[in-house]
Amino acid sequence: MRLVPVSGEVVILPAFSYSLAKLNQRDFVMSEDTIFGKIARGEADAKIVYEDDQCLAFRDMFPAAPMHILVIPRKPIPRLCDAEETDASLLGHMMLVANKVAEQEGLGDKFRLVINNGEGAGQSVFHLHMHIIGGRDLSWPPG
Ligand code: TR5
Repeated sequence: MRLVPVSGEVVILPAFSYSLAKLNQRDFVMSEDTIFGKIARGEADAKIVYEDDQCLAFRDMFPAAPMHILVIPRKPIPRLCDAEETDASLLGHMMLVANKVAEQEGLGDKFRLVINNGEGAGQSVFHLHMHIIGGRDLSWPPG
């Protein structure tokens, strides 16, 4: 399929036109080269508290609570909505890892799991991650 750039902003496809900004955003979302991808590959530092062949957990750099840990899959899934049926056991495994980490951190049964999906929901790093938050009282709704 041929892309014909006609201006700095627009690319004409045979039947559709998209703004370059949109294409770039999608390329960015699909990128494997996020900071979390680098952490998963051992190319960037993090305070890792758990790892196995499918996922790892490390301390959030800007904690929102006394205990704030992120669980990420080694597989670079950008957002939860990009996960597929074949990722079902990986997603389940991440939740069980969250349980293990919460126990390891002495949180008992008082912790919260959060997944921000997409920019509009507050996702800032486009490598799927589950926040484990605890160590203080947690109000609801989270806002
Ligand atoms: O907003 P979302 O749900 O995408 O969460 C991203 C989380 O990643 C935030 O809570 C950030 O504080 C956290 N974060 C961002 C970086 C980072 C990190 N946690 C640990 N290590 C990090 N490094 C090395 N670099 C970051 N940019």
